[in-house]
Amino acid sequence: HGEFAHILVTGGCGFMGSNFVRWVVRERPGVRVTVLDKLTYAGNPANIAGLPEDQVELVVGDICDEALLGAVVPGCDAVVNFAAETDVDRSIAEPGPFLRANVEGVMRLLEACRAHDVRLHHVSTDEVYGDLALDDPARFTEESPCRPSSPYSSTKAAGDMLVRAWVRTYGVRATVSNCSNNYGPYQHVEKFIPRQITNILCGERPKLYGDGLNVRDWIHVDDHSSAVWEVLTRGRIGETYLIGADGERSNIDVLRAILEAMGRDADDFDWVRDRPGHDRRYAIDASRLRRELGWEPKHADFAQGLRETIRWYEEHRAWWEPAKRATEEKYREMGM
Ligand code: NAD
Ligand code: TDX
Repeated sequence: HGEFAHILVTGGCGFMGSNFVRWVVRERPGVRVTVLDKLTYAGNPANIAGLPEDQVELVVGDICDEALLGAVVPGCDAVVNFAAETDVDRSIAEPGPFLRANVEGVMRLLEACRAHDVRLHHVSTDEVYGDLALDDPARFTEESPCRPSSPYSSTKAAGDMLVRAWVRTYGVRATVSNCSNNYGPYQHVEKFIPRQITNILCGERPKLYGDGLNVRDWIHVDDHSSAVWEVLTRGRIGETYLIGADGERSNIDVLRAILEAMGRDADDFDWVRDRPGHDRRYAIDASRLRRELGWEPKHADFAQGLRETIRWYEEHRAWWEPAKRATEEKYREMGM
C-alpha cells in the first residue's frame, strides 16, 4: 500500500500521538497531517504547536462523533488511531469514559473507514495480554491469549477485537500494534516516570506502589513512532504487530535510576498502597516486527534516554506545572 500523502492522526495532542506527529513532520516532510483530538485532560494543543502550518492542522473533536468523522475521514489516505483514555488508575476509579473512547470510539472509526474505504492503523497496548510472573522466561507474542486485568486494558482488548472483526467481516484495511510502556517528552505527569521526575522537581517525594518489583518493558517514544510508520506503510492488512525494545526493568530500578540521575539519595521516596489488580510483569517479543519489516529501535541506551527525559521536564516546567497539582490531589484521594 506504500506511502500516504495525507494522514489523520486521532489523539494527536496526547503523549504518543504528538510525538508521532513530530516524527512524521521530521522524517516524512512530504506527508500532510490532520490531527483530530477531543482535548481531554490528557490532550494539549501545545504538544503540536510550532509545527509548519501547511503540514499540520488541528481539528478539535471526538472520535465518537459520527458526523465529524464523515467530514474528516474521506479526505485522508489513512487514519492512525492514538485517541484513548489511557490511565490505568483512572480506569479503576471511573471506568465509564474508557468504554466510550476505547470501544465505541474504535467502532465509529472503523465504520467511517469502512464507509470511505480508508486504511486504518490502530495503536494498542501489551496490557491486553494480562501479565507474566517475574520468574517466567516467556514474553508476549502475537499468539498470546488476550487476558486483560484492568478496566483500561479490557476496553483496549475490546477495541482490538473490533478491528479484527471489521477486517474479516467487512474487508476494512486495518492493522493493530500492541506496544509496551513508552517514555519520553510530553508524557502526562500522572504516568510513572514523569510523576517521579516532577515530584522531585517540586520538592515532593516520589511514590512507589506495592513492593516496587513490578516489571515494565520500556521503549523510547521515538522508537514507537518509527515502528508505527513501518506497520502503517508496510504491514500486512489484518495483522497484529507487537512493538517492544527489550527494555524490561523493575519499577524500583527505574525509580532509583531517576533518583541517582537527579542527585538524590536512593531511599528518598515513599512506599504507597498498591494498585488493585496490579499487573506483575509485561515483556514483549517483537521478532515479527523486526523480521518482517526490518524495524530496529534507535534508543537502546535507557540511562541516556532517561537523562534526556529528565532534562526535558527540567526545561519545560510551564508545560507540566498547570496539571501537576490536580494530578497529585487525585492520587492523594486514592491514597497513592
Ligand atoms: P494520552 O492519554 O497521553 O493521550 C490520549 C489523547 O487522546 C489525548 O490527546 C486525548 O485528548 C485524546 N482523546 C481521548 N479521548 C478522545 C476521543 N474520544 N476523541 C478524540 N480524542 C480523544 O495517551 P498516550 O499515552 O499517548 O497513548 C496513546 C495510545 O497509545 C493509546 O491508545 C494507548 O492505549 C496506547 N498505548 C500507550 C502506551 C504508553 O505507554 N503510554 C503504551 C502502549 C499503548
Ligand atoms: O506513582 C506511581 N508509582 C508506581 O509505582 C505510578 C503512577 C505508577 N507506579 C507503577 C505502576 C506500574 O507498575 O509504575 C508502573 C507504570 O505505571 P503507569 O505509568 O501508570 O503505566 P502502566 O500502568 O504500566 O500503563 C502504561 O503502559 C501501557 C500506560 O499508562 C498505558 O496507557 C499503556 O497502555
